[in-house]
Amino acid sequence: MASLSLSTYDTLASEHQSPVDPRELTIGVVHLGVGGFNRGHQLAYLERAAAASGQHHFGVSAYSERSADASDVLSAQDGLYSLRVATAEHSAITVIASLREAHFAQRDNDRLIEQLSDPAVRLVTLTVTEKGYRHDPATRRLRRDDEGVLADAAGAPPATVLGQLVRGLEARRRRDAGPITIASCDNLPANGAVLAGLIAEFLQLPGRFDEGLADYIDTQVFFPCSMVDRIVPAATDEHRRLVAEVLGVDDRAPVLTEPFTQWVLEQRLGPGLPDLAAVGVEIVGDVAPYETLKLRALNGTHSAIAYLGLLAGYDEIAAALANEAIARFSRAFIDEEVEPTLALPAGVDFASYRDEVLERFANPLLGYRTLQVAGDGSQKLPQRILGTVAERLAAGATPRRSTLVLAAYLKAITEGRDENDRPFSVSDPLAGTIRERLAGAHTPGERAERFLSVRELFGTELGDDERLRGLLTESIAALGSAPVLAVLADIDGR
Ligand code: CS2
Repeated sequence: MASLSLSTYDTLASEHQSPVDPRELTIGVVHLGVGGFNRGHQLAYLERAAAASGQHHFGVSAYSERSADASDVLSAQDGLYSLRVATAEHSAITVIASLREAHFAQRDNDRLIEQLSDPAVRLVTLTVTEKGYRHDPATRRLRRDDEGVLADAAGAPPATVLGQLVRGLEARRRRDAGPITIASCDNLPANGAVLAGLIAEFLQLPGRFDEGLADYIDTQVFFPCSMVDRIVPAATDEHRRLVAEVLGVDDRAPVLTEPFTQWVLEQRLGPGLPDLAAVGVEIVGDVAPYETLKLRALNGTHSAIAYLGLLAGYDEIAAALANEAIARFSRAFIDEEVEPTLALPAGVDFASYRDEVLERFANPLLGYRTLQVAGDGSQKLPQRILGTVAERLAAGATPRRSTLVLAAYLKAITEGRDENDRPFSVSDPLAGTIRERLAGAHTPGERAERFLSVRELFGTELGDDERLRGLLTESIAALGSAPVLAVLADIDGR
């Protein structure tokens, strides 16, 4: 079967073609982090904006950060890929035109710097995952001992996102290419402000930077915060086979997602951007209420279902949520522990939001795997669970469910087996540190104390909190002496 590319694009049925001809798009946007989420979310919005406005100068050049695999596959397809939006009742497949170039950042460094400094490029978006920021998850400050960051500051061809942005902005200033907007689209609270702060810290490292670069960044570079939401599971062979059958061409980088999509962007934008508001992007003064709601109620619950489901032997989120005990726990977690910490955005009805989140998670077509959500927990849990824990403790409450999720994360990381004794391996940058710290700790109390000593995760305040230590001890003891579902029944029976 022929591969999807510009040479086979015209063989597609019109219903599967983009509303925008990919051959008419020129580069106006650079994206860092080639992944399924970006291709199912921002690129779909940018395509809709191009179709609505007739402007064709917001094509995207995307750069993968960790390997050349994804970008090589997309390059071979001239940047084309299919987007399947599916529910149990309906499924539609269209080929997305926005992505015009795909590169591996470390291999195509010169092209990246050249495009970041191109006056025609006015927007940079990032989905480099939480760990791409090279920061300490607890403090959100730059890890100043990070070898990659130090090498980039010293003048090496930039291999880190921060180094690539700084060197690109340095070249942009030299070319007098004008202002630019850099929008982080990662699941981090105050992501734009965090990124701006990390770049300012980067410029304080020992290294060589143009005189006036910091001032250029302060006055000509805009770092809006943003909240992005769409469930985009990793693609499977089965999904790829279905797409080939429908399109009649082989797409080696298909994207599957849900109908729901949301992008809330802070009104801190430079000039010359596409009209994103015209295609449903919410431009607001303060993104924080939207971020906190989404990170704690949606992502926090996603992580809860992932770790509890993984330990109970469920491969998929939807299957785990179909279990009554996990469903009851998830709902109570949101209602009793998350909701009291929220200042809802205007017009949001909490019960409707919660019901919609659980309904989205239950979509059987997505096949979102518990192991995918469980990955990188040390980078995710601070904003998804620990914020809730800290605020509930400060309010004198007892966040048992949040603490049980932390204990389930610990068990998944340190034991790597479900209750049917099936092995699994959760990928996490701090997994080694946590396992080392827990070595020799046998009692629940010892394990709780060692776990809390991982300051990169808990920070100092929570790490020293006696009540949290007591709750963690209880949760670790419970998960060590009974099956997960029995522990959930007990916690709900309290
Ligand atoms: C998920 C997120 O894998 C995960 O950690 O919780 O990718 C989630 O699907 C998105 O944030 C939804 O917007």
